[in-house]
Amino acid sequence: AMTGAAPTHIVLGLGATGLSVVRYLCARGIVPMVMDSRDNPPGAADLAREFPDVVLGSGGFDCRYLVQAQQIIISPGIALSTPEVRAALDMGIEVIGDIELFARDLKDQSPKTIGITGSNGKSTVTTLVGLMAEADGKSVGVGGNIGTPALDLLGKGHELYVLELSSFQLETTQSLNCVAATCLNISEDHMDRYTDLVSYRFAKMGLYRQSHLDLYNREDELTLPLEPGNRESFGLDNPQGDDWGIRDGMLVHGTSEIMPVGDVALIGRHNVANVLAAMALAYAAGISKAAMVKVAASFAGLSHRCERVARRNSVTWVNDSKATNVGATAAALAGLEDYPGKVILIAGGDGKGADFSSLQPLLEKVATVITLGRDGHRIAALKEGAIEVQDMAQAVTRAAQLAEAGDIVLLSPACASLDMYPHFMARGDDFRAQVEALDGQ
Ligand code: UMA
Ligand code: ADP
Repeated sequence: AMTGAAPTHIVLGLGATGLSVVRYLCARGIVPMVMDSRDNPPGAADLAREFPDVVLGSGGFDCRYLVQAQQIIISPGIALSTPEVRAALDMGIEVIGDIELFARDLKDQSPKTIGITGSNGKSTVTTLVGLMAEADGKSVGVGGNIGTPALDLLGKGHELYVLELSSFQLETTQSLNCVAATCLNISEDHMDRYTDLVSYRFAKMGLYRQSHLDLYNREDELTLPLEPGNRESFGLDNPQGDDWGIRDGMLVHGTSEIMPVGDVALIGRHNVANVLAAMALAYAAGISKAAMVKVAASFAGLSHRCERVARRNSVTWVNDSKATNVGATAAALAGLEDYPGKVILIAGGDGKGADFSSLQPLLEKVATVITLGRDGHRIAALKEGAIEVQDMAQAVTRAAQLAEAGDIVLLSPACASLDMYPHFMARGDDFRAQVEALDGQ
């Protein structure tokens, strides 16, 4: 129970973000109170060990303290529309996110941050830019939605920060002072948190207001900045002016040629777009073209993103567990359009309120769809002969029975994993383990 004065700062949510906020505040002499709606928040043990003085209220949000606070720092997993949060907002209490704290910490310095948002490709581009900075000899901190909370990057003397930013994080961020920022693409996601695509897009577009250079995707009009500003574009076609694109088989920046498209190590057209976006951002941060080319020619991709995990009996098994929305699965299937063998797709999970119907035309190329998870049946309904199974072991066993030499089995769920797994990595690891287990049968 609380004793003494009500806390001035309240941290909402005790996951990775909440812990990083507590660490940040405590290091500055502010002892916050923490609340989490879960009965056993994941950070509880760490909090008790590292910060025994910090009070944790779990199993709900206590309005009595919320309405007396000076500032509430909310985690991205909690919606601003949560009634207790609304009540505090209505009383004029400031509600910000961890990225806003990060931004305010750097506010008196020259811009050092590169911001990356979009529906898909964020982690790939964030990683590419981080590697390019390193290849150029810069001390760089890479974090945000990709995993390491942004606040944990501070105080290490980095000259550059590369942040992956989710729409949830951007809803509570106003003061980032980015060297350059991009919204890579917009397709439907998180429809359990937004009323429509317009409000989801609006959250992402807020990033451009906080950047000196707005980099947009000229092949996706939804990424075009809504307000005037300094802007550049990337795309797979021949670019105008100083934009980034492709001409005569070469990646180009305006009139200058950078490298042959064929030398890009990543596979798939969407990844060539990702590389161009990364180069444009890196260039804005003063990273040399030599460093960009070196990384683009060697980085073969992150795990769980269209990653080939096995080849047995001439069947290729691909783990695309990170495809947690329709757009990502569509990109994976589009990349297999000219594939000579059969494609067997394993999909389904927590659909987050998505409309799956746009997948239907792409499923024509798929020989068999195997579905699992809470919303699997909604994907199964789009494809004749679809097979519904209970778990990954069954999915992999059925796929192995159906696949013949030259075929490909693709796990690309178009859904979050949270109905069955702690996160998408666990789902991808399970897929790989079940494929490996086939050898024992
Ligand atoms: N939750 C509650 N009650 C609470 C607080 C959280 O039920 O009081 C639930 C949320 O609904 C959510 C889960 O707990 O399902 C985690 O929420 P969180 O805000 O505690 O998450 P963190 O552990 O702080 O991780 C967050 C990002 N997670 C989310 O935005 C849901 C991580 O992105 C990010 O890596 C981390 O901060 C560091 O910045 C993950 C993610 O899934 C990978 N992001 C979404 C996505 O990419 O699609 C946006
Ligand atoms: P994010 O961090 O935005 O989720 P990732 O780089 O982790 O992005 O990729 C997530 C999923 O989206 C993977 O399935 C990947 O193959 C797919 N993907 C990556 N880049 C793009 C893109 N530019 N357009 C569409 N899908 C993409």
